[in-house]
Amino acid sequence: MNPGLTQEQKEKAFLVFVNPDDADDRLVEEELEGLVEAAEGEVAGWTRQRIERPYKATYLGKGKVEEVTAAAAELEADFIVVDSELSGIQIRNLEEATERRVIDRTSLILDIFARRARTREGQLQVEYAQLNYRLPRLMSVYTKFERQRGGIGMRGPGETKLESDRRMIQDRLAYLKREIDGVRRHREVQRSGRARQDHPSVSLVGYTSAGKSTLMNAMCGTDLLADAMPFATLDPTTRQVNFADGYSFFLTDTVGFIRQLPTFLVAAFRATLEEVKQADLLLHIIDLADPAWETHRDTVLDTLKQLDADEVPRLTVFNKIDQVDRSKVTRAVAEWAPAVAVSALKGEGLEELQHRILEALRSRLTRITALLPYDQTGLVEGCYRHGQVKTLDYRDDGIYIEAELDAAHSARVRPYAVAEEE
Ligand SMILES: Nc1nc2c(ncn2[C@@H]2O[C@H](COP(=O)(O)OP(=O)(O)OP(=O)(O)O)[C@@H](O)[C@H]2O)c(=O)[nH]1
Ligand SMILES: [Mg+2]
Repeated sequence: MNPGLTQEQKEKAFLVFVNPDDADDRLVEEELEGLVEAAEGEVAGWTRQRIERPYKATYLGKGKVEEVTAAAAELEADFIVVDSELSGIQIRNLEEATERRVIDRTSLILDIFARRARTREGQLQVEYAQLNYRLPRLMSVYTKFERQRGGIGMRGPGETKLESDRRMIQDRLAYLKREIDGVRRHREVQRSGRARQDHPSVSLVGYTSAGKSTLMNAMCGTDLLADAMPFATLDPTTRQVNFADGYSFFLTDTVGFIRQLPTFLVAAFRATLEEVKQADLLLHIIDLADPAWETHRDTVLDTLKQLDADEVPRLTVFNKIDQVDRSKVTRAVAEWAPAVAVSALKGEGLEELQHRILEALRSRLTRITALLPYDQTGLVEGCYRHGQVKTLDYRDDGIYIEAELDAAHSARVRPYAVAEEE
């Protein structure tokens, strides 16, 4: 997807990789390049330093800073991205040394989020996260300045500016927090509205670009943006999925996860991700065609833990099987049960997936036998929508029904419960 910037307009990035393990090199390189592209930048060049213990002042070693400075100048890079988290001091020192804008991985991700957020809730959350991230960095930049000026007669504009900047940011954060809380309350109402119809909810989770939105489109006929770039989806979408027999559930597409997604950023999206925590079932979408799928899977499982969602029942969905050997698919499915293999793009395996979703949701149903009076035919209909009808018999004394029902509907039917017939 080219958002319309010509090659000359795109800012050029010089990348610095710092991963300690060379086994991760390819994954790390491809991922950061993808992030730069998603921020509408272009990669001019890169270097790497395997850092055990980052330098406090510049993160990178002295020789590396000189190398980066020379290379970035030579390649006419507009900015430098360090694939890690930097302190305010480190950013300032690196900017002074290289005479270029320096950003870290988190700021890059925040930038993409800011570009992609479409809903008001998403925009508020991103701004809140950005300011929260900047506040301590802004202050540490001023700290040295303050110390230099410290002492009698040295109270000057530097400190005043810090104070006012800090106050402005804090006011804005407080305002954003209030707004987010407001939107969140509204969401709660919407969610409980859905809960009142008491259909189960299923959430799509997974690493960014795993194919969550493509799968949602295939299952619900939606037209959500699906794109190879990271973080195509930021705002959640929910649709009702109906099965032929009338049973239905709500399916929600969510923001993708990524390695080193800072905890505070995950926390910023908590409201959105509440959907995930409250779901009856999670579909964990894995891009089996990605050589790093196992690492990505672990990242997703860790993130779910951070969200307190690791206890929610989960069905693993291996996607993009159109690009993978049959034997690899068979092995993965066997090893990660309960699992299903699909190609969201080609529409392969979707019937099996729906069947397995139903099975997973219905494993939570309870069996009930009842004799319903003829003035309660509405309850019969409900038995189809909220579960599975095993036996139905119209008799003189009422409608005899054996069914497996979800908790809400079985509560309605229970007053008419009778013993099951042999
Ligand atoms: N070959 C193949 N490509 C697929 C399949 N499913 C999705 N894709 C492609 O993978 C890319 C990412 O798909 P998305 O649906 O945007 O992935 P996502 O998980 O929603 O990603 P984010 O919203 O960015 O987290 C797109 O280019 C899709 O066309 C599949 O089954 N086979
Ligand atoms: Mg998506």
